[in-house]
Amino acid sequence: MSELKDKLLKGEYKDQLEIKESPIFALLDISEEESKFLKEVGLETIEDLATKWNDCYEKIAKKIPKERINSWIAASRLLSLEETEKVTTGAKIIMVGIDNAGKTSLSIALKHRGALSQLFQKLYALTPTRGLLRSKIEVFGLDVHMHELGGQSIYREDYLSNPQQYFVGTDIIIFVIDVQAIDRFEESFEYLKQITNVTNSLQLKVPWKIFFHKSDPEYEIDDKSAEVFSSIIDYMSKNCPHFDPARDFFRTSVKIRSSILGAFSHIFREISLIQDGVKNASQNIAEELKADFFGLYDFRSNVCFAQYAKEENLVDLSHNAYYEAIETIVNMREPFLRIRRYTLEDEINEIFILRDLRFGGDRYIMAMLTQDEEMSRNIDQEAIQDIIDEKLQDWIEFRGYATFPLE
Ligand SMILES: Nc1nc2c(ncn2[C@@H]2O[C@H](COP(=O)(O)OP(=O)(O)O)[C@@H](O)[C@H]2O)c(=O)[nH]1
Ligand SMILES: [Mg+2]
Repeated sequence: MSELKDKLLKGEYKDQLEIKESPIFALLDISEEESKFLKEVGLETIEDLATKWNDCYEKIAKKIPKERINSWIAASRLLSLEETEKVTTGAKIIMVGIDNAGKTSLSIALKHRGALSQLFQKLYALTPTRGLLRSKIEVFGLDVHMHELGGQSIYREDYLSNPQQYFVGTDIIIFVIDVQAIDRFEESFEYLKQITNVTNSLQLKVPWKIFFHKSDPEYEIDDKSAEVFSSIIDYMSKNCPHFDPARDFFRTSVKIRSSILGAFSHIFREISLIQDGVKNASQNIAEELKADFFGLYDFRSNVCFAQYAKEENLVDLSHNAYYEAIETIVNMREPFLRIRRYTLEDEINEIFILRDLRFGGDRYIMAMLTQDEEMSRNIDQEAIQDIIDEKLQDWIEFRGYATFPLE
């Protein structure tokens, strides 16, 4: 990590441990006085700053401009990242799985804004991906490079014999399994084992996600399949240190749009270095708006970047309502307001409100669910924009540092 050290530090350092234990003053762009002040609030070393900044951010911000603090935090976090986790100019996601698992369909479905019937027409026409298929999407200003590894066996051998070329520098690997292709489970599982062996032998500490795809609403998973799936999850938690069996698998189907949006949004938030801050900010916004759910969707990618939900079941409700709403407004240029009412458990009325917003020239859609009639009637475009600007602005700026371009 020599270039990184040169860009961020004043002096010469032996190794990462030495860097982490160095005083914050070692950072290139910080004065003695500033670092003294950080020490007073309890941040002494670069590692302190990388891990404990959140506890005293507000206190520091009273004295030092946030852009400066943010750049130090980003620098210290980058210096503390493991070699293999280092951030480049964006994020790289690999989607892998045998042919026909639904990899291409997943990324098409995520971005599709029209009616479901139109989506199905697109998907019927798909042919198997040959070799590597790259696409770039921008999520909240971060470039996310998606690499689909075509799943036919001739290609699989290439990935396994030249793994560095495909897997190094990856932020997340998504393995896609077609839950309906019972006669191909064995082949699929075998392939998964081969790839995890390869990434383990390269010592890549990359987080894995498993998509149990084609979990259509009308499709019933039989006991035998369920057994295979739990053995896959078992295998992953034993063999991949970053795999959390409680959190890192998703049931997805192109017929349930919230399933795909939910899974990818979760993943994108995880990739971002600023997820903790964004999460807290989202909760603050929700409280101010008296909302049970608040979400900020990136209009181009449909990913929900900032999200807070009082109850887990409101997430799917909102994601589905979002897709349903934007189906009809794709070509609208003016800001729009959409309000719908949902009744939950026969008594709770949630009012769904959608608003068009802009940040730094990009278009976002805010969605919220509230039970507050008065709020929903009087909610004002400018007030929403102001609240979101106020709470999220720092994070939007910080995002630029968090991705820290390394030429
Ligand atoms: N029933 C069902 N079919 C799907 C779903 N997702 C994709 N497919 C179909 O699966 C087939 C293979 O999809 P594709 O994305 O090309 O798979 P890939 O080879 O992994 O890229 C296509 O015919 C899709 O229409 C799903 O969620 N449910
Ligand atoms: Mg494909």
